[in-house]
Amino acid sequence: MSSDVAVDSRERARGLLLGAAVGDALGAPFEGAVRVDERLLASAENVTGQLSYTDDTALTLVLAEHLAERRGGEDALDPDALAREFADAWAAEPWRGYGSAAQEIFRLICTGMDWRTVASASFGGQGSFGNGAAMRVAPVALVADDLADAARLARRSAVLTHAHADGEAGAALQGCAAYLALHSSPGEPLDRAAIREELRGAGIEEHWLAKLDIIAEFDPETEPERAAQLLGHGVAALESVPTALAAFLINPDSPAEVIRWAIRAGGDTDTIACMAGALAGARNGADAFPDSWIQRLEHADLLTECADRLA
Ligand code: AR6
Ligand code: MG
Repeated sequence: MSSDVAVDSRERARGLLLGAAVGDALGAPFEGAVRVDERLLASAENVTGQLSYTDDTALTLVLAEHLAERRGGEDALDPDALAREFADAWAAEPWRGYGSAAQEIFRLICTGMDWRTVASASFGGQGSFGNGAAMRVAPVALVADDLADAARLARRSAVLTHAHADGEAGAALQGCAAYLALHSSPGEPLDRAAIREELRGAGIEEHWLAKLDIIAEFDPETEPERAAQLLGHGVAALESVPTALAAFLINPDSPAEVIRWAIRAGGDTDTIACMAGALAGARNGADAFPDSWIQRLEHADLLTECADRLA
């Protein structure tokens, strides 16, 4: 560990963004797989050529840029501007793999409609409970004053597209987890019971905390397939955000292992590994990921530069 606090926080900010992106990019080829074979994953890690990211990272970068731009201002986040920036990112690169409802929401925002109307009308007025708000939310941890602020910012960024309570809660949990990871000490064990209580204090709902009770029983030997059976690995926030948190909590000091375990959980592999990678990077810094991953990562320079502005 460096004794220079400024360098340390920069490393962690870089780790949070690069970890999210590299998890997304490594997980993307396995999206939808019920089982991910360890040998197949190892060979995918070693292919030469660029590691390309998906919508998860594209929107994470939009949020990170938004927060960096407004750093030091009166309000960390401008919902109307941010909704437009998300929609513009979709319009510029609609091929990144966006969710079906998300695409329609962004298309309507691009026509000038208000996000409030559009987001709450999706899924017959239920709103989306997908993990799309959680997958992009980790950067809020870099500007939040405390855990409650991380939850508040996460929810404010979520409702622009995810009007269902679980879409919003998933973002709050991931935003809080990123904050706790960022302020944890590498090498020091994470107390899962204490984390549960902190999350409760930050307003995380009871049916989400119940997932923490399942994770409390996991140990480093817990197979990701088993965790996926117990927690889920689907595109719903409630079936993927806790799985990503589990990947981090059972192996918090080995970022590469966190990402491998998250991908091996199967299902929505890019998003689960993106969220888990953000947590592992926030705790351990970007240098803790294999060089070969970061060197091949698409737009690693942009992500690094944005992290430095936020640190
Ligand atoms: N009722 C039924 N199904 C739902 C509901 C609902 N209220 N909400 C979500 N779904 P979406 P996202 C299902 O489109 O959250 C990319 O691949 C439905 O099947 O709001 O941004 C990323 O990598 C819907 O298509 O987008 C992530 O994996 C799906 O959830 C994911 O998409 C996604 O919801 C992020 O998706
Ligand atoms: Mg996905």
